[in-house]
Amino acid sequence: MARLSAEQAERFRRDGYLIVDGLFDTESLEPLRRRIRRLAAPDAPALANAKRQVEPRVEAGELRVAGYAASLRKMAHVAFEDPVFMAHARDRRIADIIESLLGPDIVLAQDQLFMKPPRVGSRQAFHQDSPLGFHLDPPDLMVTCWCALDEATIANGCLWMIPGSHHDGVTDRERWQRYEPAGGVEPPEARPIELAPGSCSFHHGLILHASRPNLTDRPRCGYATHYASARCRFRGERGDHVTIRGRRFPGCV
Ligand SMILES: O=C(O)CCC(=O)C(=O)O
Repeated sequence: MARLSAEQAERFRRDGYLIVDGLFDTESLEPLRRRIRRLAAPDAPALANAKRQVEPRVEAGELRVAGYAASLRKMAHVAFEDPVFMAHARDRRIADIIESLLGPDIVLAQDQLFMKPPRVGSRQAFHQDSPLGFHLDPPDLMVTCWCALDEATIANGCLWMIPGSHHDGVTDRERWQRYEPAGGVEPPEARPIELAPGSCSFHHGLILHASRPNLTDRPRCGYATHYASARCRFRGERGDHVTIRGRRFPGCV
């Protein structure tokens, strides 16, 4: 098992995120890329519960784009219905790292494919993941793996993290808003997470993070798989949780 080193695990605990370069080689991501092209096609097969979200300016008729794929902001809940996405979510290279951070009992709680199309992909404002519909108790036993399918740079809208912000626990939206950039520039403590294709960043469920619009002609697609400890209680009404490793517990996710 490719566990994190003690130094990497300590860095994650301190900063709330960790970059793992080259976790996947680009060739091994090809089945996922092919599947994304298929699911982003206008005649894509219907997925009963996956949610597709169109870019807001396209939706509002403010922007015209060439083709359906160029209009897609994100697709969520795909792995739960698609075997290629689920194979990625279950990949042992990711699961080994998640196990180092959350312990041996892990579920997949959600997944989101962030398309961020060239020139169209919009800003994702600062937020914490866990309070946004995960209903986990405690809320902090959650980690996201964000896998770069394209090169993610400052110009095409990579993630930005506020190091250490997870230590403040769940915070309200007014606080999230205070980090929103004046004049399009993040506060000085924010760190850009530039990644080569196949590299991944792992982030804590309570870290504040955001991404800029894609101002380039290059795509910036990233696939986020959200994991929780199987020991978390589930405070929502209905949740799909899939065992990734280890045991499940009564009354828990
Ligand atoms: O990819 C993005 O632009 C946003 C990703 C994000 O917010 C997440 O992975 O939690």
